[in-house]
Order: sequence, then structure tokens, then C-alpha cells
Amino acid sequence: MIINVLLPWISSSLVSVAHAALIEQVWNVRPRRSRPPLSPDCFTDRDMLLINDLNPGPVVQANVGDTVRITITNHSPTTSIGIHFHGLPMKGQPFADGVPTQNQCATGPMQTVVMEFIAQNVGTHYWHGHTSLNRLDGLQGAIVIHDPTDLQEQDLRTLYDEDRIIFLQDWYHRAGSSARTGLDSEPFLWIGNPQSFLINGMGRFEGCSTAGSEIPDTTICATNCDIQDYISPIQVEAGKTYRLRIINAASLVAVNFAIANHTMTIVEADGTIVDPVTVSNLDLTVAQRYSVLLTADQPPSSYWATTVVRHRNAGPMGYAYLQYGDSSAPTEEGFIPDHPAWNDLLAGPEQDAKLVTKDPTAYDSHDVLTATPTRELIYVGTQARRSSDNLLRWAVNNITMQFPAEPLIVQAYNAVNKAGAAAWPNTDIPNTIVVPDKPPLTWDYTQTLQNEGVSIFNGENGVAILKLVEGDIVDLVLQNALALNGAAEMHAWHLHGHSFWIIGQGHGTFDPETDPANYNLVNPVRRDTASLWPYGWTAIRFKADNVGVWPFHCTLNAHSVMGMGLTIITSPDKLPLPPPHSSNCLMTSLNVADAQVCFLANEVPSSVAGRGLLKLSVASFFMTSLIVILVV
Ligand SMILES: [Cu+2]
Repeated sequence: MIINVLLPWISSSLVSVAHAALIEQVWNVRPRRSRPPLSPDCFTDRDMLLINDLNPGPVVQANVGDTVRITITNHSPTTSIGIHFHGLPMKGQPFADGVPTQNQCATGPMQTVVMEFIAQNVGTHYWHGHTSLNRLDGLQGAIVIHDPTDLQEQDLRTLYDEDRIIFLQDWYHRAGSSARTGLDSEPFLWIGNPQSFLINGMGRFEGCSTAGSEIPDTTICATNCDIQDYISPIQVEAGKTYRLRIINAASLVAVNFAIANHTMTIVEADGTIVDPVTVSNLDLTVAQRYSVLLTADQPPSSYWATTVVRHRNAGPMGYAYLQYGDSSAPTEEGFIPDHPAWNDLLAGPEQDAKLVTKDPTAYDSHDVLTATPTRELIYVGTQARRSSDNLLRWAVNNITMQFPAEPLIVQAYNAVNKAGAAAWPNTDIPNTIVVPDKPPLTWDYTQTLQNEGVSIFNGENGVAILKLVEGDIVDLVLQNALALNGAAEMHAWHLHGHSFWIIGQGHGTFDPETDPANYNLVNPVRRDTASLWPYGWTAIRFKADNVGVWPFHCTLNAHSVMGMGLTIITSPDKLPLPPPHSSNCLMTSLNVADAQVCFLANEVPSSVAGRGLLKLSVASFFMTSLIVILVV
């Protein structure tokens, strides 16, 4: 029965790859205190959630077509987790995206999950916790996907000698759970700006700095807070060229990155090879990744590499340094590279405008650029107080996203397979709200919403969805609007399971009559995380070519948990039977017999062979599925 369901599904989505390897890692998630040697910034009074005691966590490297198998054990006694692989489309692998409440059950305290999937989408990506705000706690790390058969990648490979990962994190001194409590409280307590900013897991917290006249508080600072011990070198050899894979893994802040005395040439954006663009500094909104080429062509020395916060009026700088050979670290007086001011509204859009895909035909979905869209959507993100409890929430076209109790993919599967159900997309999925295609009220979005508008935009709440049919071609405009306090915020939107084409961006209110005439339908940049600049709009186009349930949300973690997002559901009538790890989470956990079964992808107890082996061997053989292991 299960084979009958799974086989056609899997065989049609298999990637044919010779010499595919199995990449295996074992991750142990543990709560830790930020004391040396684990303190990233010398502050010692912070709870963290680390994998294998690393921050950032382990790097995942694979070739396209390899099977990645990560066994994750959650040793936290208090926190459930889910690990999302940002940038990996999981095409044909709808249960492997790693998002609890969407396509799998959360991995609870003392449980183990095996995440197993085929690596897709060459480029620079990252994984992170996708439950509440727990990616603030250190639960994230880099992914680099190579492809020896990709001609563009191989051309690029001839241009550099080595690569280096630059992993950027904003660092709060409150744990994610504490920050979440503030967001869900009345009166509302905003998470504020981070206390320090980390580059490759290291940073300087001014409050513990020994450089000033104030003596650090030893109850919250380690005894030796010499900043040189908390700044990471980026090691280079004179004359060589490096591919810096820069990942903005911050939870809230967009940043600008620059290296003193060096320019950088952008060559990759979220996995897409772009025409080279040489810049002296680089804007990255939250969750965006860039590869830049940097040649170590300056007199051998050390040079500050710094970040500044963009679009928020305060926030710590991040520090690392480019180190030629064994040069000593730069001094406080060393030259700090120039960055745009926090409120420079032009730098980001100007950078975006220069980015074009080098060869659109190299990507499967390039045909959508010449096609006629089947759906045209405008989504306006607004902020409002929820009438039921007065909490401050975000909404999309007046719908505030709430998370379902059970994985939405199972609810969608059950709905379309229910006897008498209407055919998709007319199927009713209980307890969901379809986000309207257009905002119910339009106004000048660069102006603060007036009182009557607030009362209209007071946030209908629910499991917000968009129903798509496989093959749909979607033009979707993200429209920025001011927050309730009048602030024009930067947002960034990530679509799981897809890369989209950024066909247009503009300032002010999107005009559906005139703006589409200026779309770039020739060589727009293809990526999975779009900037939505203050006072602006961004138009994306994508093909619904991945059957499943795919979150689409603001990457600012605090905004997404406040409701800024929805879930795209594509042709669930074509889904296979959901595997155990995605099925009814409550009943699975309550079922003691199943909970005592140790489901390992490569080791199946004979006692469960009759019901489990079939699933596991099929999943394992075709390398597409992940399996929950409940360890008692
Ligand atoms: Cu946002």
C-alpha cells in the first residue's frame, strides 16, 4: 500500500546522479550558558541552544545529488525544535523542509529526528531553528552546496583559489524564549536592538570591553574581555583570490559589510550566479547570502572587516579582520571601512538594481519569464493591535498568521482525500483562512494609517494560506507599509521550496496599471529571499512547481512570529501519504508503543519490520524522506 503510493511519487522526482555520496552528521542540541570558552562576546549571563557546542553550528557541505542525513537529538529539557534548510528547495521532498506546524512534527525534549534529503540548488545557504525565536540562541550554521557538473559554477571556480565562510549573527543577551514572551505580552515588549553583532561566532560587547574607563561588571562579563580575543580573523595569503560566502543569519537586522582597503565583486546571490558587480560595501537583508570575490592585493597586514546595522537607528557594529599571513590584529585606531548611514534609503535599492542573473536559461524555471502569469497578487504588510487580546501583530492583507496545531501538510492531505471533498483548489481545509489576492483597502502606504484604517486593519487571525495549482505562474507584489508608530521598516521575504525572480522594485505605492511595464523579464535576479525596502515594493515571479506546503514569510524572526506570513499550498491532491514524522503529532507522542520504537533510517528493529520497515526501506532506498525517531 505504502509502496504503491510512494513509488510513482518518488521515481518521478528522483534526481539522476552518478557517484552521489552519503553525507552524514550527528548533531546534539544542548542548552548552554555563555561562559568562556562558549561566550561569543564575553557576556556570560545568557542561555544558548547550541549544536555540538558550536556557534555557528556545524557546516553542511555536499554536492548536488548527494544524500544528506543528519541525526539530531534534542537534549533541551524545555524547548522543542525544528531545523529548516534555507535555500534548499526540497523539490519532490515535501516532508524534509524542517518546519514544525507546517510539514513535520516538532522534535521535543529528549527526542531524536533523522533529517534525510537529497541536496539540491548549488550555492551558499544556511540552516536554522524554525521554532519560535530559537534561532536567536545559536541554533544555526552554514550550508554550502557544490556542483562539479554545473558549467557556470566551474567557470566561477577558475576565478578564485579558496573560499571562506563569513557568518553574520545579531546577538541578544536575552534568550529567544524570553524575547518571545515580550512579543506576546500586553503591554508589548519589543526585542530591541541586539547587544552585539557576531562575525563567525565572535564579537565585542561594549559593556564588557576593557578598552574604556569603566570597569566591566564581573557578574556578567568574563574576567578577560580583551577584544582581541573576541574578534575572528579571516585568513588570506597575499596574491590569492577568495570566494567569501557571506551569510546574513541575523534574526532582525539588515547589515552592511565592508573590508578596509578592499573591494568585493558580487558573483552569487542566494545560489544564483549573477553578472559580476564590484562594490566597496555590501548590503544584506535578513537571510540573504552573497558570494563575493576578494583578491588579497594590498600590502600584507591586517584590515578591519566590519558590519553596521541598516534601517534601525542603533545597533552594534560587527568586527572581524582580514589577516594576511600571521599579521597581528588591527588596532582600535585602525581604519574602519566606510558604510552607508543606517537611514540611507538609496544604497540597498541601488545594489539590488545592479543584480542580474548571468544566464537565466541555466535555471529550470526561466521559462516563466516569457509566460503569462496565471495569478496576480498584491500583499500589503501592516501592523495593528489584535482586537481579541490587544497584542501587537503584523498582518498580510488583513490576515495575521497563526500556526496550526498539527502540521498543515497533513491537514491539506486529509482535506483533499476526504470522501466527498471538492477538487483542488476548491477544497476546504478546515481552520484555515485564504489570504485575499488584493488588500481590502488601499491608501498611500508611505503615510501612517489613519484611525479608521486601524480599525479596519485590526487583524483577522488564523492559519493564513494561498492555494496554488501545480504549474501556476504567480506574480506577487510585496508592498511595504508603515508600522503603527510611523516607522518605515525594512522587511525581507523568504519563500520555502522555491527560488523566485525579482522582476521589479519601486518606491512608494505599487501601481498595477503602470509599474508592470518596467518589469525586468529578461535577466532578473533569481533568489529565495527578497528585500522589501522602507517605503517600497518588490515584485516577484515564480512557478508553483513544488507540490507541498511552503511557508512564505518575513525573515525578521520577530515579525514572522507576530504574524507576518502565510503558507502556500500547492496541489496537495498530488501528495503521497505523509510519513509518521509528519502525521498526527499529538497522537504519535501519546502512543507509547510507537514512542518506544527506535526508528533509524539505517537500522530498523525487526519487531516493527511489518509496519515500519516498508516505510523506512522505501524512504531510505530512494533517499527522499525523513523519519522521526522517538527515543525513550
Ligand atoms: Cu518584517
